[in-house]
Amino acid sequence: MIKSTAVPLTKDELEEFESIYAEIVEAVVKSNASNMEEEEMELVTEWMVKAMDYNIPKGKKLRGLMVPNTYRNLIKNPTKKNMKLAFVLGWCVEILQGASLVADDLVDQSETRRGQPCWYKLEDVGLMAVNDTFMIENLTYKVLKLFFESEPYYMDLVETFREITFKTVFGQCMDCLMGKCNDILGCFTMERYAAIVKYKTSYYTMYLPVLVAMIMAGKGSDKELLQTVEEIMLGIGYYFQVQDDFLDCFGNEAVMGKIGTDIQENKCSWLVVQAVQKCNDRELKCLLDNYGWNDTKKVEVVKRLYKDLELESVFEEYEKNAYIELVEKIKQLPLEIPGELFHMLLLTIYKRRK
Ligand code: DMA
Ligand code: MG
Ligand code: MG
Ligand code: MG
Repeated sequence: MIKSTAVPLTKDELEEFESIYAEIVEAVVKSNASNMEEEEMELVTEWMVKAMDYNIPKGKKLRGLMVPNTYRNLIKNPTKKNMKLAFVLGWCVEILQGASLVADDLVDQSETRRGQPCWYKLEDVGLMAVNDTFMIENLTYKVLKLFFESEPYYMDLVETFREITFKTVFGQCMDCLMGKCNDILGCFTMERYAAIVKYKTSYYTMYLPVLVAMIMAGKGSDKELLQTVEEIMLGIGYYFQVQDDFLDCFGNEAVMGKIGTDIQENKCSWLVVQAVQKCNDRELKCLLDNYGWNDTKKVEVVKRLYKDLELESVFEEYEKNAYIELVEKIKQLPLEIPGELFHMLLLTIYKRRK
C-alpha cells in the first residue's frame, strides 16, 4: 500500500462542512420568500425544507466531502472564502445525489434508505416524490446561483452539473431497461455491465466531485489532464458500484441502512454477471427460473446459488486486484495533479461495508 500524504480535512473543517448545510437551507428559504410573495406559497417552502432535510444531509457524504478534499489538495493555501465555497459545492453534489436517490428508490421499488423508509414510501408523499425529484434537482442550480453567480467559473459549474446529470439519467434508464430483460445470457454481460455503471454511477459519484473542485481551482480547461482524471475516477467508480452490488446481496442491512432489491428487480448486477459466467446448464436453468421475481423463496434460491458458486470469494479476489490496479494507475498520474489525493479518495471506499 502506498501511503497517502494528501492533506485530509481537519476536524474543524468537517464541522464547518456540516454546519454550512443549515446556511444553504436558509439561503434558499430566503430566496423563495423574495420570489414568491403569496402567503400561500409558504406551504411549498415548508414542504421543500421537509424534503431537503429528509433526503439530503443523512448520508455518508462521501461525494460531498470529496469536493473540499480535492480542492484542499489542489490549492496549497486556500482562502477562507474559497474553502467555504468548496463546502457549498460539496453540498451541491449531495443535493443532486439526494434527488437521484429519491428517483432511484422509486424505480427500484426499495423500502429503506439511510436507515429510514424511502421518501416515496411515506404516507403523505407517495407519487408526489416524482415532483420532489425535480424540486431537489433544481435546488442544485438554485444553490449554485445563490453562492457562485459572481464567480468567473459559474457557468462551467452549471454546465458540468447538467452534463453529468444527463449521463446519470441515461445510465439509470439503461439500468431499468435491463430490469425488463428476460434474455439472461444476452443481457447480463460484462460489457453491458460496464456501460451501465459508467453512466449511472461513476460519472456523478466519482468524476463530478473531483471535476467541480478542479474547475474551482482553475484546472478545468486542461483537456488532457481532465481526461486522465476522468479515466481514474471512472475506474474508482466501477469498483464502487461492484461493491454496491455485492453488498446488495451479501451486506448487512442494518449497517447499510438499505435493503437490497437487485435480484427482485432483475438488475444487471455484478453478481448475476459473474453467476452467468460460472453457471453450468443446470445452474443457468435455476437462475432463469428464479431471477427477477418479487418472491422471497425465489430470492433465497438465487442467493443460495450465489453462495454455491462461491461469489463471495470471487468478490474478495476482485476487490484485492481492483485496488492494486487502481493504485498502479494512480502512480502514473502526471505531476500537475497529486496522486496522493486519488489514493486517499480510493482508501475512503476500500473494503467499505456501507
Ligand atoms: C445507484 O444504483 C445509481 C444511482 C444513480 C442512484 P443502485 O440502485 O444500485 O443504488 P442503491 O443500491 O443505493 O439503490
Ligand atoms: Mg437502487
Ligand atoms: Mg438503481
Ligand atoms: Mg445497489
